[in-house]
Amino acid sequence: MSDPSKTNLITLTRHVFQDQVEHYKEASGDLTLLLTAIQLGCKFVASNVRKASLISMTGLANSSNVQGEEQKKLDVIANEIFVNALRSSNKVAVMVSEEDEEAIFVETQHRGKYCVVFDPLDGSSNIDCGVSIGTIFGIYKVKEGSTGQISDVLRPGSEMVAAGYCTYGSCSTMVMTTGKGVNGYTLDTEIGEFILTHPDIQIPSRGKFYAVNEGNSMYWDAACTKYFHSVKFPQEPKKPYSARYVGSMVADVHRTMLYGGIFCYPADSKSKNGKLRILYECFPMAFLVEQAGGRATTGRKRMLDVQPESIHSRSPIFLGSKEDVEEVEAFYRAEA
Ligand code: AHM
Ligand code: MG
Repeated sequence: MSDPSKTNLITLTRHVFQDQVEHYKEASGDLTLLLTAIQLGCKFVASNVRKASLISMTGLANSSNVQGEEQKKLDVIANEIFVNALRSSNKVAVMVSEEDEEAIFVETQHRGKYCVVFDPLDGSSNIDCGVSIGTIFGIYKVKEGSTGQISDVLRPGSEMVAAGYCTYGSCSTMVMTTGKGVNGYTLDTEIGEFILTHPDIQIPSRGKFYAVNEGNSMYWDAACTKYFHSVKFPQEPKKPYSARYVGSMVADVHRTMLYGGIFCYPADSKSKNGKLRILYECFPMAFLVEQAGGRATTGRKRMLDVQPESIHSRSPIFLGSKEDVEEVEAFYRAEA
């Protein structure tokens, strides 16, 4: 008899729809449709990322196309792909993209009840050399009575209804939460569907890896300096941690989700609020990590409780295995 698991694939859409029906009796299917638009964006970007590597390797990047137009940068193309996919879904009222200075308000006739904050192509320093990059997104529902204003996105991350990221590396994996755990789906490029490959991801409660840009260590504060010293020079019987740092948040967080450990982008004397953006980098990742049993903090406060002041505000962040992040928090308490 044939193996039914090979002919009964659980696609992302099927899985999310089932989950919505089970958990939310009044679910309209709108979130599932919105996630379909995001999936389309990710598939389209994945395909462009694969082609771009080829083009740049053959020296065609930065050249003009046949109409004499400049080749668009991959991050600009990715942004256009998501803005178009989201706008035409008719499920979105407000969008915030890392690539756009201002929030985008969808025309009234196409407005839906969700707001999407996203970084269309994160890991810009890795784009041109074929190292893993990714898309990050978070979703809010507009507030009761609102048709979509800036206040619908300037909210703590704890109010997000869904979040996720998609990796563009040796394979494309979408990792997502709608607030009931975290699941990972890998893109089968032959059939063009994200297939459930990582059900119910749980971050190990302690890891063996730390990820941080050590090149900034001369700018760190005392808590940070002491914490990283403690992972490299632990007291017996603990063993030192291994360093892992891709420099693409999606890749570094994905490894942390699967293997455990800690990912950090601290504030320092050069970047007083760190580097990463609260709305579309820190919040979605913090939501995912907490849903997988881990922790995410600014050092002094739960990441998801932060109130962003503006759409591109930044924050320091430490996330990953619960026990590892608790240690960072203890160092910050000690330096208070
Ligand atoms: P980007 O949005 O310009 O790509 O910057 C965000 C990226 C993250 O993916 C990554 O964690 C971080 O910047 C790396 O920064 P650094 O090169 O300072 O270590
Ligand atoms: Mg980014």
